[in-house]
Amino acid sequence: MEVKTYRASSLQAALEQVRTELGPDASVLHTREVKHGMLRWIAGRQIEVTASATIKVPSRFPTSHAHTAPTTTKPLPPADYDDFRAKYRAALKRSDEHSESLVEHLSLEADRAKSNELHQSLFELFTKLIDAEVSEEVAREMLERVRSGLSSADLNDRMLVNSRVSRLLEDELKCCGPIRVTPGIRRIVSLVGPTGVGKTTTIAKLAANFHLREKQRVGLITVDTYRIAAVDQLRTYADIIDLPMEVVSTPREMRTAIARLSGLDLILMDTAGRSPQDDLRIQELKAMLAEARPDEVHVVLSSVASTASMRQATERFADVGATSLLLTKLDETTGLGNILPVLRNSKLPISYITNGQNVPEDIASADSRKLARAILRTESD
Ligand SMILES: Nc1nc2c(ncn2[C@@H]2O[C@H](COP(=O)(O)OP(=O)(O)O)[C@@H](O)[C@H]2O)c(=O)[nH]1
Ligand SMILES: [Mg+2]
Repeated sequence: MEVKTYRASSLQAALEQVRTELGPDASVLHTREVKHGMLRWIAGRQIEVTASATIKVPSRFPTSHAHTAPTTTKPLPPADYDDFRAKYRAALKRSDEHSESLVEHLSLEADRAKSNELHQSLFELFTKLIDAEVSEEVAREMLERVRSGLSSADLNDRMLVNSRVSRLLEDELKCCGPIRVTPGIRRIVSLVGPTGVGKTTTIAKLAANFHLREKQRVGLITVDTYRIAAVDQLRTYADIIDLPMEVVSTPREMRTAIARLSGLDLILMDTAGRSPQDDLRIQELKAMLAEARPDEVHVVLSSVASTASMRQATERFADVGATSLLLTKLDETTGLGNILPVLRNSKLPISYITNGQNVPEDIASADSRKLARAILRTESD
């Protein structure tokens, strides 16, 4: 009988090692965070997963998974499992001398877990959340909130537990609805954010939708001056959609440009991507926006980015007067859970999501319910 230990900086990474080395059917026997020792000092946070390819603990891991073909092995959320875990740990200690009794012990515990729907319903949700890139910390906190708000009988009701978690997610995924354009009242909307996240493409999508579908009078301003190619990119769209476009490089030019476009219903303003670390460029952008006085400033974030880089970008661009977040590249992301800490931190609502490179169709007004369902991968999606 073989029991192996894996360590990594996150649970996901450790489980990946387990899957790679022991295969998709491996059983996770135990997980813990390493609190002491040399490795922790050198490598930072360490999660330890004890797993085996030979010991089978069938009921602990769901065998079917809607979106991942192999059986994934994930540890259990805490609280209810402490007792269960303590027994595993004790059993593992004895494993060298008493391999037979360990197998028996594990099977017995597994049967007990299987008969307990409470374990299963919360565990499945925990797995879903982790798979959707929700951090362990946030996933645990959410499940704990659901658990403490329901009676143990209610916790057996899978649908109810699911809808509670979904509602918690919806509360976190605040959305603000689309840009509200009133004919005759000029609205200025600016998109800001790091380079390459999809600002120009998104401006083109918005422009085409408001002009061609909603028949609004739309104009474009680009502040993208130090990358000539970027100006050309927006000009191409302006020509195709047949929209007036102004290029500005100073606050004074901004004033003139806005005056020229004054008869329109909607002015969409594209800006050069700024590295959140580049203070000078951020200050320039701030000066430019101070002149334009936009009604809305959407911080564009690629949903493929890490939580840390999204959070940094949001903090820096909040400084230029951000009013919402706009999430791009949902078609490329493995999960949307990474946005949750960014939303908590910034307290900004989500305006739009984009899910592909096609102009104008790959954009939608953000919807809390749909985003929550996307995270939980509810069947109908
Ligand atoms: N897959 C995917 N690609 C996108 C999406 N939005 C934009 N892109 C691509 O991302 C790249 C950078 O876009 P661009 O609009 O130039 O970014 P900007 O530098 O922020 O203006 C281009 O190749 C776009 O086609 C999206 O929703 N999904
Ligand atoms: Mg651009």
